Amino acid sequence: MSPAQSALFPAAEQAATQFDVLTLMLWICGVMYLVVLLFVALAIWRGARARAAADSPVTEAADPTLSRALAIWSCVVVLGLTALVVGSFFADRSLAAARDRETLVIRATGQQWWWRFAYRTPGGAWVETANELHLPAGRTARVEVGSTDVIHSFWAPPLAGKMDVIPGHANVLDLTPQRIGWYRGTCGEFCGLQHAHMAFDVRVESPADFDRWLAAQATPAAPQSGDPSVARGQVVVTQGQCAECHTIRGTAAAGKAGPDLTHIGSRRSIAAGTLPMSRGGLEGWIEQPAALKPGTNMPAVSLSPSDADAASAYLLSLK
Ligand code: HEC
Ligand SMILES: [Cu+2]
Repeated sequence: MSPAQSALFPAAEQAATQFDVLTLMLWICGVMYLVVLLFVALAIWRGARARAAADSPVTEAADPTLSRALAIWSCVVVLGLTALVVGSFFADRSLAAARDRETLVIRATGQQWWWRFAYRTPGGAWVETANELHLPAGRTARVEVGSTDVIHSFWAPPLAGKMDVIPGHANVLDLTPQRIGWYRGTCGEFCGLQHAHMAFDVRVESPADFDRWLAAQATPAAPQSGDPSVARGQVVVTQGQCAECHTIRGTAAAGKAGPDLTHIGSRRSIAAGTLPMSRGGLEGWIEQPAALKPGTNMPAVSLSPSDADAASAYLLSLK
């Protein structure tokens, strides 16, 4: 497992707090385990010695050292469990304290098999994107997770533990990332055929970069490419079947069933981490989505090879 998706390399306050509890638990349980092993070894050794001396075997209840050791051991167990209770109590309190520092609201909606992300802009409007979560380092984001179909689980291990994604119920997860970088999140609850292809990229960036990114995402689509096939691609995508399911703000495409494609060309991957972003990848996806992701809710739309190529050029130009 790479550090990009590992809970052992915390990149946010929440994951660091949970990692501390894990470390405490490993130490306490590890030491206790060694003590038990030592105890067993000692008992075997004493038994062997007693037999060798052809003595009557040591009767356990009558052995004063043994009962003293058991009494000490009981105290150690109680102390260890108390340390775990106190440790997790303070971890819980520190996780809950982030609620007062929320400066940003994001809605994450799990759908079979991709993630819809919506950001509330400083102006109060909502901006939608998909499969790529951007977060400002050092600020606390309130992520409201929900589902429109089955139960999923929102899980970006370097940022925080799992949060259940439940239809008809919003769960809230606070994220305060500390380290700038790319991370990978995933669905952590089996949700059907393409559960394994329900990942999302996470970009933690400086607050200034984040503000610029959000402002750019809020703008309508504007193809950025000199490629002559882009104009044809725009017609194919915004006036054909694609527009029934996809929104491209600033065009006639206003479908809601699939991911918002307004700035698809700025994303790192295609179809919830299934393919890296590229023109060939987009074209392959458009022509045969079910070959890449069997069971996907995106149908194959029959397009001529040149229209599929133009559509991919147009989508990639939407930065
Ligand atoms: C019946 C609805 C529907 C139609 C029609 C449709 N799509 Fe999709 N599309 C989806 C769904 C649902 C997904 C998400 C699939 C997944 O990731 O499993 C998707 C995903 C995508 C993605 C990947 C988005 C991302 O965030 O990575 C692209 C690109 C795309 N569609 C382009 C198109 C184009 C171009 C057309 C027309 C040729 C089209 N779609 C037609 C429903 C549709
Ligand atoms: Cu899922």
